[in-house]
Amino acid sequence: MRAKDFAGVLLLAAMLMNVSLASAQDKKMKDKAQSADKSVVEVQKNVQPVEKVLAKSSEVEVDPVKKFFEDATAWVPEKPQWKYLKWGFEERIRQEYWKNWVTLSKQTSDNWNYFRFRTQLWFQTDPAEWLSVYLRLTSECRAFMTGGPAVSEDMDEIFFDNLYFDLKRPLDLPISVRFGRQDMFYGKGFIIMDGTPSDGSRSHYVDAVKATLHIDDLKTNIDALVIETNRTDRKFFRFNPTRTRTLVENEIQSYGYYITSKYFENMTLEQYYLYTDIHGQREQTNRRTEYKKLNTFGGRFAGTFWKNFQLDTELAYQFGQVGRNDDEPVSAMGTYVIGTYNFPVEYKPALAVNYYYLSGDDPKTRTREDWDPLFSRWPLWGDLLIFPFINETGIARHSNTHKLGVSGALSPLSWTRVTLSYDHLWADENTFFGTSSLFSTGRNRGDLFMAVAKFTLTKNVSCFGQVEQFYPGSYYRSEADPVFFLRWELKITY
Ligand SMILES: [Ca+2]
Ligand SMILES: [Ca+2]
Repeated sequence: MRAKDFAGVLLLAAMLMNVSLASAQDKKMKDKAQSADKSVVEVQKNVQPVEKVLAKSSEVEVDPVKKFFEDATAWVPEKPQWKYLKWGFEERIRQEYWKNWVTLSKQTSDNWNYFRFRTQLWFQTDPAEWLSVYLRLTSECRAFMTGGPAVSEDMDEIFFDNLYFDLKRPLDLPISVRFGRQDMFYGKGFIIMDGTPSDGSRSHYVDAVKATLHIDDLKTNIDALVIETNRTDRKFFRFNPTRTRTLVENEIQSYGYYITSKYFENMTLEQYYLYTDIHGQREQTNRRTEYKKLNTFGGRFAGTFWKNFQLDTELAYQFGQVGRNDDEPVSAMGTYVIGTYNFPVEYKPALAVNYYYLSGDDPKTRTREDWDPLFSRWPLWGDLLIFPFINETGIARHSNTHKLGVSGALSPLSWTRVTLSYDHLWADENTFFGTSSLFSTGRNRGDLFMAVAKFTLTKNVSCFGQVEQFYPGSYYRSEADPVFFLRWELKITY
């Protein structure tokens, strides 16, 4: 069966199962960020009447599948926790299949089919109320059945994924400091989400100092930030080290602040500024080698209105200087608007519309108008769309795009959530026409269809299935073939 047909069958099956849609971005962020977006949690609180209805109905009739899994894992003992040492474990098993994902051509052999096993073990100790230390060790190995890198990743390294100290309001001062290797995540992950884009979701860390001033009367936190990312993991000892692993193409340093305020009820206001440079080195992308001194100034608003309508919007402007000779002025912009309506009825249906704009470089002007996604190079719009950017400036380097999307979600059973979504994408500028046979003269990047079904089987076990199909448009050469992605995941957390 051709991948296109296969995708069609899967999509149809998903719909027949009456599985639904939910904003896939929301789902992924919750998966990937340990520190989930608090505003999302707040929004969920507001939908409590529905949850109560569902809780009541599930009390009456327990779903047999859910009951089977709960009974099957009833022997698992409660996790022992001690006063001075907390710990946890997570095993994530995924199988992924990619077709035509880089070249957009079925004539070439860029089809991958492989398993990935990510193992995490974490410890936290709190020697005092105001002090804690967190350590997480991670390893991810991949077993390829088709395609894959030349170097085997079967037995991969164990690395320090997180290692930080937390000073929490010492001496009752309104100040907290997190120092060390840490996952950092703000808002929708539009600016800061993954410091290690080249390894995908294997890790997300940055090496950073985050000093927070708590203004409790205004329910506001001001974070002062110093962030560094390295090309390779050379700061820490690794077990069975992999010498070839690249985490990000360049050594990046950023300084700035991020203000988060919950002063107004049911609203989150954020405002930030980051200065970014690369140690006076020239930045390597897949297209350019250049200096970069970049300022990013922006803000976000997220709120809930009329109980069930959520609005989330962000706008950022970039200015500074880039270029091979460090002499090209920057003027770039990134923004999005997402509106979500959660229907207050059984099965929790939700409908969302989103629009994104990331400016692209007009090759005819000396000013550089291309948006730089900074530390937000992750599957912002689904997994397939991180790859077309390899042919432009780098993996998941989202830029030069308008995106209009709709998605719908439904929970046919209280422990499931199904999301279907459709996105149409345009290029802002035709920057790369003529630089490669992949590109053509149009602006239509293409159409993306996506379905995700998520199942929470027990408090320790969850799984999901995900299918994506992308149809390239006139921005790419006319013979470009559809791109297909399939993934399932089983996650065990203890
Ligand atoms: Ca990463
Ligand atoms: Ca330009």
